[in-house]
Amino acid sequence: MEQTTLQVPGMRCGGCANRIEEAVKHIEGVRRVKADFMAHTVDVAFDSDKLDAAAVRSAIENTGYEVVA
Ligand SMILES: [Cu+2]
Repeated sequence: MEQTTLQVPGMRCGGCANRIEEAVKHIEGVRRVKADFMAHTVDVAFDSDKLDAAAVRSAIENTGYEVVA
């Protein structure tokens, strides 16, 4: 299992955080996702043999939020 923390500065409220969590948690291979809109971070734990951090990143970007790191 691999863990990554992505910076998503566009999150402004709990609704933003929920939207991102919903988008990420349904990806096959994702074990856990926690979005914190105050810290502007998204912590994701996933099976590295099923997907990589780039796939998580593009799922977030597809919801309309920019991922800066
Ligand atoms: Cu919001």
